[in-house]
Amino acid sequence: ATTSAMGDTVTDAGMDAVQRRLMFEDECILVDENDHVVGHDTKYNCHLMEKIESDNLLHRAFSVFLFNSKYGLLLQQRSATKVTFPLAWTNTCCSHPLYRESELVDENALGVRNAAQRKLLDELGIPAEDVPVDQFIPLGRMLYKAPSDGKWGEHELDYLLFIIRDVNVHLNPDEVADVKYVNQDQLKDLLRKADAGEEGLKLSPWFRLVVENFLFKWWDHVEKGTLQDATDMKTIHKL
Ligand code: DMA
Ligand code: MN
Repeated sequence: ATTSAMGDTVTDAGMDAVQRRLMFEDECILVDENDHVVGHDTKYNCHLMEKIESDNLLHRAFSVFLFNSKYGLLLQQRSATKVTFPLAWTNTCCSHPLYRESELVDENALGVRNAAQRKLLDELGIPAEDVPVDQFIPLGRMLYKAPSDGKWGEHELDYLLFIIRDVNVHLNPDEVADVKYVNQDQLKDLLRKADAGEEGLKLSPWFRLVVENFLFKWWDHVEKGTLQDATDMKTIHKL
């Protein structure tokens, strides 16, 4: 099949209309492996596995981990209409800073924090005043590649952002099927169930990578109030 400027209309026929619109409206930031901006491209092209491989496309992303004051972590289940990883359970909110001035600011990852605030409202209905940009704590950056179903996948340089706030949530059904707060033991139980294939439970690949490499150690810092000691924004972890 051929891919026109508007995408492959034949094989994309089953794509949800809202998700399809975002595939062309959202202009992602292309970076090199050192996280230097090298250009921009549509969300559509950035998530086509064939394009990722042929043009070595890597884009900037973020993953928010929101904890309430009891140190429960808010998880979301992606909606059934997401193009990549539908119905997978994952961290609070993920998306991409867009190629626009407010989301390109590199100082203290301000652009990424602005994007995180935008998407927490869009996906989970969390008002901006509940998640002030200066409350996000960037913990680190990781680079990973993960195919989804069929022709779609991820190749991202992902900023890992923590925030500890009690928030009001109002789900956007185009994005999110379900949410729940978990403590460390409940998350371990969820991982066990997903590994055993119980209840059709699926986890997103990037959430798994964070869980396996960083999460519980950082969560302990959340509980002890020592999160600042854990941040390392110099290293880019290649996973
Ligand atoms: C993309 O998330 C970002 C990561 C870290 C996987 P997403 O697929 O939920 O993006 P969007 O909400 O913009 O579709
Ligand atoms: Mn992506």
